[in-house]
Parts: sequence; structure tokens; C-alpha cells
Amino acid sequence: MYYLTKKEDVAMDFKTYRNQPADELSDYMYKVAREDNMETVYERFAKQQPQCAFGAMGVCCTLCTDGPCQITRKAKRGVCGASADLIVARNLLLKCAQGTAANVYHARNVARTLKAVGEGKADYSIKEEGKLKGIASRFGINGNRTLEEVASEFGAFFIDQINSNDYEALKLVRVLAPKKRLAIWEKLGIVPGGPNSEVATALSKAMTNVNNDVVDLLLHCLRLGIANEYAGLFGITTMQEILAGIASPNQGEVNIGILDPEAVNVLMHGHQPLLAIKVLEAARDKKWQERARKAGAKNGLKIYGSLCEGQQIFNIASEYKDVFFGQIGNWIQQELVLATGAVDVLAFDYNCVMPTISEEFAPKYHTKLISTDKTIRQANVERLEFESDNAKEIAEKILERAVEAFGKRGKVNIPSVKHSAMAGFTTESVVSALGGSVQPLIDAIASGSIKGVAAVVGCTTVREFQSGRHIVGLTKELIKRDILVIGAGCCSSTMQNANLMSPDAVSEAGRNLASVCSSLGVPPCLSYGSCTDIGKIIQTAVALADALGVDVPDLPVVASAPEYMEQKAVADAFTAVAFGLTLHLSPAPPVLGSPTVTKILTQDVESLTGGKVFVELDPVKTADAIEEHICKKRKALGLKVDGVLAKK
Ligand code: XCC
Repeated sequence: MYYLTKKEDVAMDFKTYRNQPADELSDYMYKVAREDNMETVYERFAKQQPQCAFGAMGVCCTLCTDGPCQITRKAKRGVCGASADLIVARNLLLKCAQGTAANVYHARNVARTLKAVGEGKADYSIKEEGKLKGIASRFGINGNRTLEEVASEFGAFFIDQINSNDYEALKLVRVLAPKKRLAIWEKLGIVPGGPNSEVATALSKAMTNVNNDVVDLLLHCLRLGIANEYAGLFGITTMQEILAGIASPNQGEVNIGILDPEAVNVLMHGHQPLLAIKVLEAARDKKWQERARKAGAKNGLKIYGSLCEGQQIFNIASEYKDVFFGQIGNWIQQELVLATGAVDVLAFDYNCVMPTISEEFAPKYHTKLISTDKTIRQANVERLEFESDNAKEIAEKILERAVEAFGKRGKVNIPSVKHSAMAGFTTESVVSALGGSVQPLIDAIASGSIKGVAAVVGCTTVREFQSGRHIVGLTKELIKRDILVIGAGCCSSTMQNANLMSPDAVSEAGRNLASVCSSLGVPPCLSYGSCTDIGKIIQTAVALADALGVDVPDLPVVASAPEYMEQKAVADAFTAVAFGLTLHLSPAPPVLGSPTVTKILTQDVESLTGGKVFVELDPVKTADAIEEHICKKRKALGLKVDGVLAKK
């Protein structure tokens, strides 16, 4: 296993990589933007170099007015007396709290919509009755009443859970957590209460001169990780599936080249897909297609997805093939997508919209921006804020603005190459593709046809000039070694752009994995969707562990966030570790300034939860480490390793 323990490991061989996009279409658009004198994320990153080493190591504290303090050879403590360990742990807890709060905010929005549906006050209906009744019954909500009553009661229950106090264990955890996990969490005292309350307590603990106990601060990160799963990720996907339908495998087009120069193009960008569904439904109205044609768009009006929002639409796109035209790209690509000049409306909800979109790119390339979530305020951006009872109205306005903006287009420059990919995998759809149970997957793992499973998830980053290179390099290495890859978030987009999520990507897979995937007609890299769908990956791991009668850490399964970037990823990382997963991270999180925190996260925590973190910046070495871990777990389960049946 590879661990980062030295300060020098933060540095990278900067000569090896170009600070430019990794995939050819993005690279093409990057050159277009540069010729137009636009500064992109790449130039901004270059201009920030060298970045502050204290910040990178996590040993910069800006909490009080006696600071900012930095831990150096000369100064082992900040003015208040805080050590490097304490500063690093507090900084990490703050990031984890912020990420948890964001996921829970998203879950609360979905719960409000579900409740409003039950009260007859929303533009939505229940698509998955069985799923709603199934989950509601686990919390004692009687399914023999009307669907509306069940929806309203479950929505209200979920909101109450979010708002409950942290001195009472969260019911969501007590009821839904696998028994073996729950026992471990109880022993560690990390069964969380209400997530908002947990976040508030975390913020209090991370104040100046409150808590000096590094272990307690890190255990609080784990508490937040568990709350993040059940009150955040699990809630988001479950309730969105109830309202929008369960993901099902389908084929679609991806990357910038799919934008149609002859259509009015609407991009739904962000993380919360419920409004996008109304936009898709509205776009079906012939009126909009006619208005688009009348405005000069020969091919009418088309809707596309971007970032995690797009991945979630892609998951259920079988239903919207007539109006949904594909998934455009990942976080790094957003400026480049606008540089095509072909995006008429970019409608975005919270998270992952660069400020340069509204300040520089949209004005330059004619794009009309619309923000749809009340957390957002951006100068010169029209606000059409989503409420569950005004979604149809907003959807119509978005389409209207798009037709208007089409008439203002300047030059259009779209790369001519198109890629396709398959999406729509989830525990249910994987089980149904396997004929109704996880047993075939277990058999394939037991026989060695699938050596193990790696969840390659999360963001993209330009740090260390990765820009998708780590995601693609690692994924290729893993499938070559017969390790099935599950993608989510911007990792899914990056794999889609590199043609790794199309069934013909089996040509890149090892012989055994290729044969399993070919017989099922699926790619060797399965997209579970958005970064918020990471919760579903955890559920698949739990289902596998349950079927085998083991605990999650015993599985030949690894998680990796090869280009993690923002705070939700920190919360998700603690979710993974709390569930006992070994987690690869790159770039290095800002903890290396504390040998204690680094050691706890990379070693000691394994004896507590079974999970741990390792950092590796090189994709091939990352694959080596993942394969080594998977083989170790196979051996412990008595499964064949390299064709030999291992002794227990
Ligand atoms: Fe943002 Fe989700 Fe990260 Fe991509 S993966 S950079 S959070 S869009 Ni979520």
C-alpha cells in the first residue's frame, strides 16, 4: 500500500503533464477560448503557483484575529497555543461540516417537494409507489393509506430527522444501518443525531480555544460522514427516485461535440434534477419546438445535462429520449462549453458554477444565465428560484429565455466528434441486469472473472495538472486488471468523454471482465450518476456484504476519489471510511502538516472502522495499490488470487 508521509510528496513532477485539458474535445475548445483571449481555469491555476504550502499542509489557521498563524520549524504553535495537529484537525472538521450541510440541504429540498406532493401543492407526482411505501414502512408509516398521505408523512418525517437534535441517535441510522456497522459505530460513540445539529456542534468544537482533542475532532468527522450518508446522500437518491423514477440502463451521447449548432440549446447544470425534469416535459410541447424553428433553429429546441445534474437526468433518460440530447461534461469543462457560443441558456442550481461563468464567459458568448436555487446570488444573473409548486412555470420561462437568446448568438464553434455512453446503473438496475439478485455478481467475483470492484467517484481537478488524467489513467488500469469500475459525479463524465462507459470499452478490459460485461451487454465502467449517488454505491456494497454474510471492509472493494476538489467530497470521504472502505485520495488532502492526523487517517482508523485513506498521485501506482488491497481481501475470504484458491 502506498501512503504519503513525507512533505515532499505534496510536490509533483510538473514537467510530466501539460496544464491543459486531457480529452481532445475539451482541448479543442480550450484553444478556441484562448484564441478569444479568455482566461480559463488552467491559466488561473498557473497564476496561483506556487500556492501556499502552509494551506496545502493544513497548518494555516485563520480563525481568530491573533492569526493568521502558520506552523513552521520556528513556531510549533499558533498564538493561542494550537499545535499543528489541532489546526489540521479543526480545518478538516470545518470542511467536513460544510460538505455534510450541503448534501443535507439538497436532501431537505427533495423532502420538501415530496411532502408538498402529498399535500397536493406540487407540480410532481409519485413515480415509484413501491419504493415510497417500502421505505416509509420501515419507519412505521402505514402504507395502507393514500399514496399522498404516505408521501406527506415520509417527507415530513425526513425533514424532522434533519432538524432533530444531536443528543438523540438519528432514526434513519438506527433503522437503515447494517447491524454490524451499527455495532461498531455505537462502540465508537459516533452514531449521529440530526445532521444540522451535528454540523452546529462541529462548528462549535472547531472554534478557537474549545476542543484540543484531535481524536475527538476526527471522530466527529466520522459522525458527520454517517449523517451525510443517511440524512444526505441516501435521502437524496431515495426521494428523487420516488419522484423522478429509478435509474435504468440506457445509451446516450456525451461531451461537447453533441451540442447542435442548428438547435436552441438549453443546459441544465448543477446537482438538483427535479426542475430539469419539468424543463424536459415542457420541451415536449410542440409550441416550443415551433417557436425555436421560427427563431431560425432548424432542429428545434434541445435539452442537455451538465455536471452531476446531467448525470442524474442521464440515469432516467430512457423516458426522455425525445427531448434529452445528452450529457455535456464535467466541472473543468464548463467554461469551455460556453466557448462554443452554442449554449443559449445555462440554468444552474447550487454548487459547482465558476464565478467566471457569469462574470466573463456568459457575456462573451451570449449565454443567458438563470439561477434556480435560493442559495445563489450572482450579479447580472436572472433568478427563477425553484419551489415545488412553481416548477412548471419556471420551466416555461427557461425555454422562453432560450429562444430569445438564440437570436443573439455570435460565432459558433463546436468540435465535430461525438461520443456515446451508457448510464443508469444503481443497485436495483444492476440486480435486475443480473437476473434478480446480486448472486451472479458474487459468483463472478468468487470465480475471479471480476477480481474486485472499485468505485471511482467525485470531482475533477486541475491540481497537479490532472484534469481527468488521473481518472482516465486509473480507470483504464483497473479494468485491464479485471476490476469492475463504478463511476459517479464528474468522474463519470470524464470516463464517458474517454469512451470508457460505452459497451465497446470492453476492448480495454481484461479478458475475464470483458467476457462478463459482453455477456451482460454492459460497459466495464458503470455510471451510478451524480456525486450524490455515491450513497447508492455504498448501498450496493452493503447488499454485497449482506449476501456474503460479511461486513463491508471484508469485501474486495475499494473507493477512489482520484481528483477530489471540494467540501462535499470531504464529507463523502468520511462516509466511505465510516463504512469501512479503503479510500484512495488524490490530490493529498490538507493534513500532511500533522503527522498525527495523517497517521490516524492512513493507519489507525482501520482498527476502528475497517476503513482508511491512502494518497497516491500516480494513476498506475494507484491501480497497483487498489489491486493489492483487493487481492488481500480475496485471500482473506478464501477466494482465488491469480487463479490459485487462497487458503484462509
Ligand atoms: Fe462538482 Fe458534482 Fe465535484 Fe463535479 S463531482 S466537481 S462537486 S459537479 Ni460531485
